[in-house]
Amino acid sequence: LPCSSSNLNSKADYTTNVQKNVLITGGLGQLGLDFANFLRGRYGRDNILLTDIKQPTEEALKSGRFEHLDVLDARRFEALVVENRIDLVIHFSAILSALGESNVQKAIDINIHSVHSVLEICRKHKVQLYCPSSIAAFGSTAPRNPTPDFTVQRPRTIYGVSKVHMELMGEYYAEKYGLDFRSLRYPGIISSDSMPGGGTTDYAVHIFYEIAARNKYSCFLREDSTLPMMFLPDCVRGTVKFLETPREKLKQYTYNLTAVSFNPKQLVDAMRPHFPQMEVTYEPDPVKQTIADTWPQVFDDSNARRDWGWNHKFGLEDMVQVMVDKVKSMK
Ligand code: AKB
Repeated sequence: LPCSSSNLNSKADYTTNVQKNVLITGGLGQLGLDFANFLRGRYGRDNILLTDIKQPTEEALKSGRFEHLDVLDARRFEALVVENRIDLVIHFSAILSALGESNVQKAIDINIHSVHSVLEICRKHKVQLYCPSSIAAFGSTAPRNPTPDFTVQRPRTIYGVSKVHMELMGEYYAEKYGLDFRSLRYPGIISSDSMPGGGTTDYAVHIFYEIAARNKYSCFLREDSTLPMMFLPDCVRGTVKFLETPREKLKQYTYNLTAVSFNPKQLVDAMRPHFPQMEVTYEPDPVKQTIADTWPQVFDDSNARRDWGWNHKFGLEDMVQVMVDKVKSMK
């Protein structure tokens, strides 16, 4: 089964037909290339500029335009926005939850300082800004089942703190300067073509590759660690729909977004029919387990569903089917 976002998503979902020049930061991470490819199909190949601090892969280079960008270099960032007449910046660069705990200063630089730069650049040049937030924006004092859009947040990871900071700064710029700032709080994202790195939800991608290769997987979370999750094609389709929704229809700048919640045991049970011999052990990593224990278990995204028509297509079984087909095709 083909499983890139471009063929899992249908353009028929859309009613608007806008044209935008888009710059994507952190473009070689888990989300960037799928977003770029989807947007290239929609707005034109040359209108989407993928950027990253890392060396581009062959695949990234072949797919379309790429520029080197260190998001801490505000002058270069601004020059790329101006020279390419950018209408929308998708700011994906971030140090994720688990990695942030062992690289606090770097997380502050990337997750907080680069947000200050991008806010100013987008304000000055009247550019729409999209920056994803996360379930990590909630801590243990927030209700976990379900977690609504508006509640006490108080995260206790540097990643979560920086995401709350980003949400509030973006909303401040929107109110004060009229910046078109939007954010979706993502759950764990399951991707079939790209690997996540440094996150607490990464097990749900790694397990497929490890089981396909060795039939064994050691899970870094307890088997009962329930977290909200979503398949990347749903994430791409939903985010673009959100970004294309006329501003006046939206009642919030930041919305929760999710598809399904499951724990490692439920994922293993869904995988077992495809890999009857699979062996999974649970060896909780102290940092990642502590993080997972403070995050939402069930995310309430009813406002997104009501205000701009969010709906997910992939449940647990559908995701597992696509992931299994992918990893089996690689053998
Ligand atoms: C992480 O696990 O850190 C990320 C996230 C949920 O934001 N995948």
